[in-house]
Amino acid sequence: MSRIERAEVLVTSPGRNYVTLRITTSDGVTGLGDATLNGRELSVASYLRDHVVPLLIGRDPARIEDTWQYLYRGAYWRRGPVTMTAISAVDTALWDIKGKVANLPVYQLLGGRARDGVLVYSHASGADVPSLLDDVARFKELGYKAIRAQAAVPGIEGSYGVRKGEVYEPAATSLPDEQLWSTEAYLDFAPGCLRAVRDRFGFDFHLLHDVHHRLTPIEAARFGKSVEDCRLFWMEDPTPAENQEAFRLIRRHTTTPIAVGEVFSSIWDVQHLITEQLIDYVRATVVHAGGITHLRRIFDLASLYQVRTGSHGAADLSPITLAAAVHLDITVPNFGIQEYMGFARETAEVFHSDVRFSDGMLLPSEAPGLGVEYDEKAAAKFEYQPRYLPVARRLDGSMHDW
Ligand code: CS2
Ligand code: MG
Repeated sequence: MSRIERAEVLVTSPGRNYVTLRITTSDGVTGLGDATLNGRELSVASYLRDHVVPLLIGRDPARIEDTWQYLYRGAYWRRGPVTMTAISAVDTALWDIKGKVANLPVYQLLGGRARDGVLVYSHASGADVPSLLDDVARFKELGYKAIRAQAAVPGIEGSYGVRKGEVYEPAATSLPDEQLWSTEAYLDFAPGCLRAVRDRFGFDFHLLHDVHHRLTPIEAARFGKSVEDCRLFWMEDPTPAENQEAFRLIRRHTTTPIAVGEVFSSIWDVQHLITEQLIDYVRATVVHAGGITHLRRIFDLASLYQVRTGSHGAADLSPITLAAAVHLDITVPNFGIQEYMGFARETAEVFHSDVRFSDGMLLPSEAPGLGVEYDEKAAAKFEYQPRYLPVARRLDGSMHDW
């Protein structure tokens, strides 16, 4: 019987930091899993190296569910982003191996296509409204049918979501960048900015917006109400979600759809949001919410309550996560949309993936497994760089949610 012979933790920084788990079986089959947790990368690398790899050696690689349960229940200390990212990496690598052994792309193992392609949205942004409009025009020209729009709030240095280089990258400094936040300035500016996008381009594409956990429930309710005429596909993370009940208040006031979940690590983080129908889209991902095995469970629960999927897909989730997400997205009945930001050029030198963009959609690889290869020689050129996400302070100097 095939056994897990080796499991290696690979850290590289092609454009940004990525942590990868590579599992090799006694038959010489390899599988890849993403283990990247932005700004806390080495904690997952250590969790895997020091506490998980010794448990994997000698196990049957085919027993994915059993290995998942072993790592989740066996740790005793459950959940949390570090633990769940580590479990995700193992789970994703084992699905990759299962696909290669079966000689089938992973989406075939998950039940096959439930749709022709995976609708994606990308990020338009600008330092002001006119440059945001130019950026939206560019994404429309590239064929995107769904576009997220963010612009710098006047007077607020370092507003969330505004791209500086080729790819949006918030974790750019060796210590956290200190950014400003003013709820008043944001609420005065953002609705008009989204309206300007609709005024210029009309309604024949989906428009999205990320609030990035910045508002209280009643402020979020006001924001949602004030942009109803823009017919957003969703407003994302309107308020922090530790208190799931908070979303009931937002819901009472607005029909703007709500998306939440990029920071969630398990089904328990989203249980009430789903079963009480307090959200419309769940944004949990393969890499941070327990791999394909656990994310599918979350999506199935969501489907019972007409909540659709909308997985996180920022550039700090590696091309392995994107490939795994597309395999899963194409099979789930309650798929909504997939975030797709693209990657820095150097990233593609290390991760060779044939996920394809065509006509506003992503298409999965037809290669056995996930269809991603890791180029170790290229990876060696890009040494790990300590990088932190920014923090946010209100105008009076007190801390706010970034
Ligand atoms: C985000 C991310 O993609 C999104 O919607 O909110 O850009 C998020 O800030 C980063 O992934 C954090 O690492
Ligand atoms: Mg977000």
